[in-house]
Amino acid sequence: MSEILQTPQKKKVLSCIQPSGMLTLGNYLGALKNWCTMQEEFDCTFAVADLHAITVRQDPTKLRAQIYSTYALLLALGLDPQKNTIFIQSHVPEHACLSWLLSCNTQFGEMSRMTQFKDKSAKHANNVNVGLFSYPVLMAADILLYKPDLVPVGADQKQHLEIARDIAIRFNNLYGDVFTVPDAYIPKTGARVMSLQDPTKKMSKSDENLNSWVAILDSKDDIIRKFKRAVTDSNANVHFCEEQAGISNLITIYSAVTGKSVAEIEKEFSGKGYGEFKIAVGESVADTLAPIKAAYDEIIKDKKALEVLYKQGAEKAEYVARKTYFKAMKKVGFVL
Ligand code: ATP
Ligand code: LTN
Repeated sequence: MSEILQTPQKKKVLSCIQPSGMLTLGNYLGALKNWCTMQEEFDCTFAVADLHAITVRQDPTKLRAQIYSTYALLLALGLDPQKNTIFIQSHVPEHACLSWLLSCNTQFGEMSRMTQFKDKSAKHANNVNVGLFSYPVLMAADILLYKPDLVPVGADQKQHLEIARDIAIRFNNLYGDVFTVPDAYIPKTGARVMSLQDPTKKMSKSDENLNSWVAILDSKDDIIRKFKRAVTDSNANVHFCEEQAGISNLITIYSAVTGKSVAEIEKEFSGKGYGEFKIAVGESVADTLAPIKAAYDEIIKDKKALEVLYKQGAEKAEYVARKTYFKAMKKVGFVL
């Protein structure tokens, strides 16, 4: 009997990033760097989560520019639009549609426990909108439409991913098998890059203190200046520990960009001052980001070429999303 040779199916990966400002070193080390390595091994879908961005007030002109720029940056990182599906979330209406079905199967109580909602509603006290509250349901829809096995995210998104899993399990139990229950994929180093000005808070592109974050597209001078100004303690001892949150954050960053272990870094800088260490961190970060910035500067010049790619991406994404969405609709009892 002839043997049928079957190529094993690649595992599926899905992740998204918000175009809510300049993407930071935190986004890069916590998420985007992983996307690049994963595209070699997995069947990947990546999106610019523009619907998520309007949970906080956005200026329309700036938002449009940020969506373009975020899409271009994904390409500049080396993500291949032919090999992967790379699209803009709002171009695939099934995200918002599935989000409604899921909302009606999600409890108010479980949403109320989300720490990001608590943080963001405190920060934007004059605009605590319903979208900000139910945002994890839209995120669950983003994920579940594509039936991924793995979702690469930074540590701050772990709670949202757990909710997406809970929603999927509950829906499947109620209506029959529709969704795959995905696993989080959180990097070992760089999963939580902290603010350079307050190392107890995560580095965030929406932080108004511009010295607190490094943008992927910052110039070398700006990057080094921001690291020189990074808040550290007065111990002057390059040592990783809980009490030295500022210097530990810099060690994490240096480790993530150089691949050196914490012990190697402590040895390399033993007896040296913080000043020297901060410059070394700044330079290695700038060297890591420089080729991305150079590629970005080229890609962003050609809006027409970008448009072709994001439209193709949306078509590919919608083909998959529509199937899952209609299956969910049918199971819930809608007439198709
Ligand atoms: P905002 O700062 O506007 O709240 P954000 O940067 O937290 O936005 P996204 O742009 O959607 O949110 O994040 C994209 C990815 O980057 C997510 O996987 C998130 O976990 C990761 N990420 C964001 N900030 C950090 C950080 N400081 N350290 C590590 N990973 C991060
Ligand atoms: N909520 C995420 C961005 C995001 C996402 C997703 C991540 C939106 N949809 C789906 C992974 C999968 C954030 O704010 N970092």
